[in-house]
Amino acid sequence: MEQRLKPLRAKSFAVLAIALLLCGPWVGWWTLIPLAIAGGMFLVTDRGLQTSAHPEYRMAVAWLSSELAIAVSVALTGGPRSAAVSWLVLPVVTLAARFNVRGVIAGTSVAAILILASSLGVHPAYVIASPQEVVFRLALLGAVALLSLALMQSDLQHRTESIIDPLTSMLNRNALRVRVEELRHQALFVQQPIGLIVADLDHFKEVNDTHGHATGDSVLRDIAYCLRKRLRAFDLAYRLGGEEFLVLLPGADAHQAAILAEDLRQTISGSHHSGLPVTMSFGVSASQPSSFDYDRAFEAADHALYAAKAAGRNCVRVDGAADVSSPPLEQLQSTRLEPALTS
Ligand code: GH3
Ligand code: MG
Ligand code: MG
Repeated sequence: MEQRLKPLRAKSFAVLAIALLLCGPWVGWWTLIPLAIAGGMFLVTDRGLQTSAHPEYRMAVAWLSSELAIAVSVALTGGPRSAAVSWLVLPVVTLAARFNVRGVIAGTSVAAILILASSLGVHPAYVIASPQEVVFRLALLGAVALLSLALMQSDLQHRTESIIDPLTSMLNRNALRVRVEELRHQALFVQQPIGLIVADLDHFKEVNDTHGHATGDSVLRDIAYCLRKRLRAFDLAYRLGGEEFLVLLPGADAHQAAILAEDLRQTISGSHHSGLPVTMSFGVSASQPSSFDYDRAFEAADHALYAAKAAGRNCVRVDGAADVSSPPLEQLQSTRLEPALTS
C-alpha cells in the first residue's frame, strides 16, 4: 500500500509547496522549512521500510513528524487564525491505508490534540470568543477519518473478493496469476523446483444430475476444506474453476508432489463428502529448479491428469512417469520418480 501511496504523497507535498510559495509574502518563506522536514522524514523512512522488522513503527514516526511540522507552522502563523489549521487533517486521510483501526483512532486523536493545542495554546481568548473555528475543524477531522476508514475497508473487501472464490473460499485464478509471478522471480534466487498438482473430481456431473446442484456445491466446499487441511502452511491451493483444483508446492520436486497427491487422493476417497462417496484424479509435474515456467509445468500436470482419467480415474499420474496410486504410499516414498519437464 505504501508503494501505491508514494507517488501521490509526493504530488500532495508539491501542491502544498506551491501554496506556500504563492503565499510566501504573507505567511513567510520559512514555512517551506517544516514542509521540507516532513518530506525528508518520509524519504528516510522509505529507504529503510523494506528491510525493517517493524515498518509500521517507522511509518508512524514519519507520520507523526509531518503532523508536528504542520502544528508548529500553525502555532507560528496565528494559531486558531492560521489558514493552515485544516492542513492538520491531511495526514489523517492516509491513516487507514497504513494502519489498523486502532492506529486510525490513535492518529486521529493525535491530530485532534494538535488542533486544540495549536489553537487554544496560542490564543485561548480567541477560541473562547469564536469556538466554532475549532469545533468545525474537529468535525472535519472526525468526518475525514470516518470516510477514509470506510473507503479503505471497502477497497480491502473488494480486493479480497477479487482473489477469493466465493463458493469454496479458496484462492482463485486472479490470486494464482499474482503468485505465479512471485514464484517465477523467487525461483531465480532459491534454485528450487516448484511442484504442481492438478486435481479434478471424478464423474462430478453425475453428482449434480443425481443429487442436485446444491449438493454438488456442498461437495465442492467439502473437498476444498479437505485439500486445504492436508497442505502445509506455505502450499497454496486454488480453485481453477468448476471441479478442478490446483496446488502449488514451492520447493517440491515431482516425486514429493506425487506423494502429497497420493495422500490427498487417499484422504478424499477414504471418506464421504456431504454424504456421498467421491473420488478425484490427480496430475503432477514440477518445474526445473533454475526457472519456473508455469505454462509449461501446468500443461505437463494437465497432461498427466488426462492420463489419470484415461487410466480409470481415482489415481495419480506424474508427467513422464508411471501410475503412482497402485503401490502403497511407503513403497512410493522410496521410489525415485522421473522428474517432470525433462522431455
Ligand atoms: P470427469 O471424471 O471426466 O472429470 O467427469 P465430470 O463429470 O467430473 O466432468 P465434466 O467436465 O463432464 O463435468 C463437470 C461438472 O461440474 C459439470 C458442471 O455442471 C459441474 N460444475 C462446474 N462448476 C460447478 C459448481 O460451481 N457447482 C456445481 N454444483 N457444479 C459445478
Ligand atoms: Mg471432473
Ligand atoms: Mg473438470
